[in-house]
Amino acid sequence: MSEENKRNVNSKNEQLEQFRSDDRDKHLTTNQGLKVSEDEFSLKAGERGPTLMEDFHFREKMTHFDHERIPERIVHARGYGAHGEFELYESMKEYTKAKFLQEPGSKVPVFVRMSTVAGSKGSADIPRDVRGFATKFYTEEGNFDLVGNNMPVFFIQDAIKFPDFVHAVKPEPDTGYPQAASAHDTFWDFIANNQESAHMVMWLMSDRAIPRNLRMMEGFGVHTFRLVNEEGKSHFVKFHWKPELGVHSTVWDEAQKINGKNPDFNRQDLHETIENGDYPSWKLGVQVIPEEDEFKFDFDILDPTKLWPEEEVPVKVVGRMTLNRNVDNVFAETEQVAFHPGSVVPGIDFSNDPLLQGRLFSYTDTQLIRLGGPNFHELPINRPVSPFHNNQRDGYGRQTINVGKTSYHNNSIASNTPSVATEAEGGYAHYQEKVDGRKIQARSESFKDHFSQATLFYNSMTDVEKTHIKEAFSFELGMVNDKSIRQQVVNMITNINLELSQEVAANIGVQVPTEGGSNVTKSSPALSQANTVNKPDTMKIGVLLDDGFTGEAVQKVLDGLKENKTYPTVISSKLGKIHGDDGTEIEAVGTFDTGHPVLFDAVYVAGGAETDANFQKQAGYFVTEMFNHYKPIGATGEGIAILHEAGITDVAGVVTGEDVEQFLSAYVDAVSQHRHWNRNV
Ligand code: HDD
Repeated sequence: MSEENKRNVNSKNEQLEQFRSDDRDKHLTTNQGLKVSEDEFSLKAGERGPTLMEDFHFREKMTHFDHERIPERIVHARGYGAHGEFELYESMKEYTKAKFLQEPGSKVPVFVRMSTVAGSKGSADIPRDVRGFATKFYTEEGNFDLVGNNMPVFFIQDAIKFPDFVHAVKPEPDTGYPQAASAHDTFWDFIANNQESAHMVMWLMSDRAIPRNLRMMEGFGVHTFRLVNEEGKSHFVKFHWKPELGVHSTVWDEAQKINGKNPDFNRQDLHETIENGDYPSWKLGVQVIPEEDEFKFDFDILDPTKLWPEEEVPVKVVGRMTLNRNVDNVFAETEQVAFHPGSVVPGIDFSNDPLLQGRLFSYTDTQLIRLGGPNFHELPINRPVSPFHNNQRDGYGRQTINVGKTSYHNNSIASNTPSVATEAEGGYAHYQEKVDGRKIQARSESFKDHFSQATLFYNSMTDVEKTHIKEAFSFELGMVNDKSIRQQVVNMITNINLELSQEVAANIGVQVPTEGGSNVTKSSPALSQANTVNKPDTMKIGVLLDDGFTGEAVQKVLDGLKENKTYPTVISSKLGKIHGDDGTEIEAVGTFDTGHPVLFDAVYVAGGAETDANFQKQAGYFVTEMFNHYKPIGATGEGIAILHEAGITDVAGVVTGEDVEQFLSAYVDAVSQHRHWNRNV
């Protein structure tokens, strides 16, 4: 890595360091730097008298507190972020002149914020929803923001409809509910009456909308962007983040329970895995289409409701992102970070996707109200690592002290500086696309096929995934009061797949369609989660343990689980030491009260010879929940009887045995599979 690059990677951390404040071991002061001698009692006229206005410390403390909140994001209000780095594997020189995409091995710092879309800041982590996946690359040429989602398409084709869409999904205005849910009348009324949403709704009803955690989601730039190389040649591009631990989801019953048992489940998971040094990582992939091939596809590549099937346009992996540092302060960093799809660097440009074009306006506008003025780029988290120099001045919260007399261009006093840079000097030059058209307000004919890719998506699912989609539609529409809306949606999904609409219709009490359907037979295996990566790493295992357990064997299993990078957590009826048959002591760090089965990916039941009826009952419930959510189950020693008592025998993903080595190997294998769908429940 070049010296300059090293400096760049470090410089974001160094820059942030200047703003960090460690208040420990310091005297309490006012914001004017005055040491404070009393912070318990306000200044009063006599012990029982009225508080006096002249207590400046009281006034300052209270005023600041009264102004602590800023408006939450209009969408993506609930999110969680972390710092990391992006390393380039393969030079993208052929396609782009962006400096951070030239030299294999070069690194840049990044900040990532992942979010749900519909819910308020305090809502739960796993509603059925799209997830935001926004990445800020702090490059030597300025910040590049890839403001994407965990789904590759969107609900609408033109940004002018975004406020309508968001109004429809948010809590209904007359009642103020439901919070963070699309299962209500206005959302589905919007869908049925804006049929361009068909493809995205299939993603929303799929397992992608209830991810197991933020580390096991794909990310997509969604829009078609442009890459421009040194020679000025342009290619269309789509960006992908591929999680190295694979794409994994919860099941709906489980997701709903997690939201109650631990509404912070996803954010806590991200925080803890980073603290443990198990850094989440993604490969950066690109799909590239030469400009001259723009019209070679059976969809319009500018349409954000369409993906480019990976089998037609392969994803080329070019780099890797690792999140390796938690924030110091959630407000200062995660809440104040300001993303913008229009933050690009030379070599990256826009396409005419009408959704993207509208986004280019919306983000700065929203930051102005949310962050209280035009100087949010000066907040530590938003500052580029390349310094900024321009003639913008003043405004709320201005921090830079610009020196000199001039704040205008052209000038002679400062020799006409700051001066513009030529392209050779790194100045950004917009791609000179030739545009020629009438001013019209219309949808292009090429944007009017709303159903073929929705069917492509459905065709690409396994039977289990299809069942989940049917169940999701049935749940969501089952929550819709207006029967006409339910019928309209069923009629709409008939265009995607007749059998799907028939089953849903039968479940939600509306007329079952008898004709219609799609003749699209194409599928794209890359869209199914069944084809993802499976690893045991960071899988959370609930270990059910009671007094009298077989000491040596259980200890060996626990050691083996840790060696395989899983996270075993010992759970019992109460916290504290549990005693094995040979004097081994293992600490229970969770109880059946605090450690609900939905919070774990797998269970290992060790039991114990001295176990009582209460333990048996609780453990029985635990394993039954795990079983119903298709999770891996293992048992040794007395644990095997607990499984049998709960009616769980040797079906897929259930591993029992006395030989520790054999058990461990089969169990770790079962754990790495995540879910075992072929159980008859
Ligand atoms: Fe957006 C936030 C992603 C369409 C307007 N959007 C926001 C965030 C993400 C996305 C990840 C959260 C950023 C953060 O963590 O701070 N948005 C998308 C994607 C879209 C999309 C992938 C479609 C492909 N968005 C979209 C449209 C508009 C907006 C069409 C308006 C024209 N989005 C906003 C916003 C937000 C926002 C209102 C709220 C907070 C913010 O910008 O900073 O401006």
